[in-house]
Amino acid sequence: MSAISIEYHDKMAIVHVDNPPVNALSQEVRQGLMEAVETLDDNSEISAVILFCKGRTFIAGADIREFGKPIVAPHLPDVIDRIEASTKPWVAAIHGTALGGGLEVALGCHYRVAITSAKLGFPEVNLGLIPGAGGTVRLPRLIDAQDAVRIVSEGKPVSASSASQLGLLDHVFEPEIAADELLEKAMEFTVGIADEAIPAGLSSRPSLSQLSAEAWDTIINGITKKSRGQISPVEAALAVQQSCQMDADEAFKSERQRFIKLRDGEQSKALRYVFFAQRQTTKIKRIENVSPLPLNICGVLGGGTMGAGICAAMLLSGKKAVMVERDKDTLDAGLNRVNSILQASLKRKIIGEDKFNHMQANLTGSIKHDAFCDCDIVVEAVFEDMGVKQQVFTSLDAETKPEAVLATNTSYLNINEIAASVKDPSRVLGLHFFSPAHIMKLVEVISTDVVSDQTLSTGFAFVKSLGKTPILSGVCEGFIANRILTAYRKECDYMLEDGSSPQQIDAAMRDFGLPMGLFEMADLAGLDIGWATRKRLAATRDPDERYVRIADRLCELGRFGQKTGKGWYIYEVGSRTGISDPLVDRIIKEEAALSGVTRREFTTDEIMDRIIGAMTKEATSLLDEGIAERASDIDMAMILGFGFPRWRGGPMFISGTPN
Ligand code: T1G
Ligand code: NAD
Repeated sequence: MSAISIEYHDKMAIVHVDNPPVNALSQEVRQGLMEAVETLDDNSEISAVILFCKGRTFIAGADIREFGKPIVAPHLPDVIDRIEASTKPWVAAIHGTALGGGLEVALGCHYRVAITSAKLGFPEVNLGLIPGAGGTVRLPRLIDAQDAVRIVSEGKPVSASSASQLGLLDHVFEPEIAADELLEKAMEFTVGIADEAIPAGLSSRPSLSQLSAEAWDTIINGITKKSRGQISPVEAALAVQQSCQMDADEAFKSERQRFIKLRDGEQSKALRYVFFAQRQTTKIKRIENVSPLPLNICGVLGGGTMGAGICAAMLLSGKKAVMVERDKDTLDAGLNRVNSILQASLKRKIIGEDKFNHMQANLTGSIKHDAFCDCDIVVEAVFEDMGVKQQVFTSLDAETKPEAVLATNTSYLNINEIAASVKDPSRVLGLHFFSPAHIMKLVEVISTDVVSDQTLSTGFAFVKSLGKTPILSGVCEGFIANRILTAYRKECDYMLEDGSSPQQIDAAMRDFGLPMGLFEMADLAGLDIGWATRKRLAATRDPDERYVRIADRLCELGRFGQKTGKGWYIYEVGSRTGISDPLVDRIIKEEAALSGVTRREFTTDEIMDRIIGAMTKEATSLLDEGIAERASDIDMAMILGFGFPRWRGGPMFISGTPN
């Protein structure tokens, strides 16, 4: 099967791209396109060309797998330049996602048409890159410069209708048609333009809008602040700015230089690693050929913080959801929490009015467990108490279909013990969501000693169906993410006694690119949660292990963080910004003295080295114990669970630990 083939219809030629799964611009595709344009230019019978892609999408970009390997001609910019210089009008017929190099190829064409469900964009910044085949040059010669900067620097695709409004598309086939009708419609469009003069190539046009130096400074400064250390969004904006201020030939050269510098840089290597790492998490050998059970109706037991978020995630993914609570009051409270989440999604235009109403209709509530009788999966999110959980699982066992999957959202309890409460424990697994559950992408899928392959496969399919990333974990204290959090929290406690301060450590972590410092995060989540865990584990703690009492002393003073107005920091009423408290410094110094520690200065680098070191040490134990499947899974857990900066790849990537 050739990646490129040509079909002839009267005076029209259709260039078919067929390179599954996403028609990436491999060397064979580039070669085939170059030959096609040469062939068709030599064919005087042909008056117009349609570029059409088979499968689920238009070209979704360069073949990322080729990066880091020697580049083989023809280079993509040359292919696009040659299409643009064609003696025949080329019409890009777009379905699925025209992304990156795919959109650049479409910009080299003379017309662009699409179905309503198509999306177009430049996601290169998400790979630490910028468009490297003329995208930053042609785009601002087709649409307004500010729109061009937004599309290139944010890396988010735009819908076909938005693209049409911007001028990125010449035609959108309304009302919605299926992808397999696109070619016929594109042929009709092409007949209509075949006899018109070929529009001038975009590279021969001036940029559409000239922004003032101040306007550019404002744009660049805003993007710099927002990208928090990641350089590609800023470079993308600078490339568009230069493109607007240069002629096309100079701009192409400048763009290419900027692209190559980024492609060979550390941030892009890390982001390309993360791109594949995120897709690797679902590749689990034992379930690769195991079909999941159908997932039509889902249940949530418990409508508290987590139960409501999980229920909302089910509804937002288009599923029917049944919520069961203890009594009418707690059920009403739970349903109201779900409604608030959906209302917020409506207000932020994540969903429209119709979808909002449909989701409300998909939600039912009850105080009886038999409401779960038709559910394919039930997620338990009741109190973190083994007795309560075992009791409810025994009840679920009797009230659900024998094949229904039963999942617990427990953070720290032993899931093997919870599974033992049901007749067939192979249908029980852990699905550890992170708060807020309807937003956070990480869900740890916890396999018990006796979980069946089908249950595991269904758990993975369920998490993916919610648009989240499942990461396999074995049963242990804290699974993967929270176990690593506990490890580096200890290291930070040690550094407090050794001479640092909550402010210094938090600042170092924020400068590294983390969304929050450890102590700020503790004040937000509540110090009481960690305190309860330390008390629960006190009896089994290694007496020889260094133990720092600073956090316990704060908790003994009732300082649980923002919820009590004081924790590691003081919070004025109505403010979420912590203020340093001399009392905390005094407690730190007292505890250091009691521990006989001579305090000393710390540098920011040393703080981060010790934190990353603690992360990788615990991660290595997780791999050695078989709790985690691979090093890149652990990196994904830290990125998705705690906001570890993607452009740094993750603690295991930084430490050079191979998968
Ligand atoms: N290159 C190579 N493989 C790719 C790929 C790509 N561009 N995109 C996807 N794949 C693989 C992916 O690894 C997975 O493989 C399978 O396809 C299905 O992907 C020159 C330099 C298109 C929205 O960044 O956003 O163009 O795991 O699971 O959820 O200026 O894939 O099955 O073995 O994600 O339906 C710019 C990246 C590249 C687009 C489809 N383009 N891809 O999502 O499927 S740089 C991108 C995506 C560039 C130019 C620059 C998504 C998708 P496997 P999937 P999906
Ligand atoms: P929560 O106290 O907010 O909610 C628990 C809910 O369970 C309450 O609404 C309660 O009425 C209900 N409930 C208790 N017993 C019940 C029963 N027998 N039948 C039906 N409903 C019952 O607690 P939460 O924060 O939502 O946590 C729930 C679970 O999720 C816990 O196991 C917790 O460890 C885990 N978890 C919490 C977080 C978090 O950040 N809060 C994160 C991950 C996992």
